[in-house]
Amino acid sequence: METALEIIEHLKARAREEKAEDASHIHQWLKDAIHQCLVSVEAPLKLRSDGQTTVVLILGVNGSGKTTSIAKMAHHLRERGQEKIVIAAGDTFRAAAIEQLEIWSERVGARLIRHQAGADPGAVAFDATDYALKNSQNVLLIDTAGRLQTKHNLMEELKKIKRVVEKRLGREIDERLLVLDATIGQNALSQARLFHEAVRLTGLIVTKLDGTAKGGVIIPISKELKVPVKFIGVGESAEDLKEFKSQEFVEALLA
Ligand SMILES: Nc1nc2c(ncn2[C@@H]2O[C@H](COP(=O)(O)OP(=O)(O)O)[C@@H](O)[C@H]2O)c(=O)[nH]1
Ligand SMILES: [Mg+2]
Repeated sequence: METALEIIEHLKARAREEKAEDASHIHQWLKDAIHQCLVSVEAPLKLRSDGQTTVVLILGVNGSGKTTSIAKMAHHLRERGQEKIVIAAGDTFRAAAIEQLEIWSERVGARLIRHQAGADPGAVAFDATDYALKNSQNVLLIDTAGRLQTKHNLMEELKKIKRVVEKRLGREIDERLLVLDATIGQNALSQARLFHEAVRLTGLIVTKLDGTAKGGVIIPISKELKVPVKFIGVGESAEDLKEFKSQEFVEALLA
């Protein structure tokens, strides 16, 4: 609502400025206004250039598309010359979650570090970080659980994973990316606030934009949190990940 009102005010002001006599320019101005909101949050994944492992922590509620996005990112990165990719099976809550990641890792040619179901996710993340450093991996992708019923516990668990990994690294995790399901609408904003408060996000991945959802909620999220959108998910297979381009996004939103 707030964002919509701001955009309307912006359009009114522009109509006055340009002394518009009919509505023929409104569509283009609306595109311009939304593009202006989003161009500042268009930023690619930051890969380290110092030869050290780029470490990426993937966060989000159950079903948002974390595990699939990890597989897609591994595929995307390997295609761009990041040969050595290791994945941490940090969602230890269900055995099926580990198996799902095992299948994906094999498919996309990444090394998986896993423990048994029920294990401490911090320990998995530590082992994966240790492996990545000792074996000069290009990128480490850390999967996590997303049971939001236990909001407090989940956030504490995520903070612990972050602490453990950063201690082993001796520096901050490079990217802390929240995966958001575009089909959940306004809920995405409250989720983003919650995760941002816990781990200070460095980016978003917006999934399921291949369906009817257009993902307009990223406009208020980017205005409020100023967190870049790194990727969008447009399907269920490994190739279905695209870098976020604000211009393309606006065209699709208003098509
Ligand atoms: N259509 C579509 N489905 C997706 C996309 N990303 C993930 N999914 C599906 O959403 C479901 C949940 O994904 P998953 O990665 O297991 O979510 P997680 O619980 O966050 O790890 C799976 O059925 C995925 O295939 C996407 O971009 N488009
Ligand atoms: Mg998962």
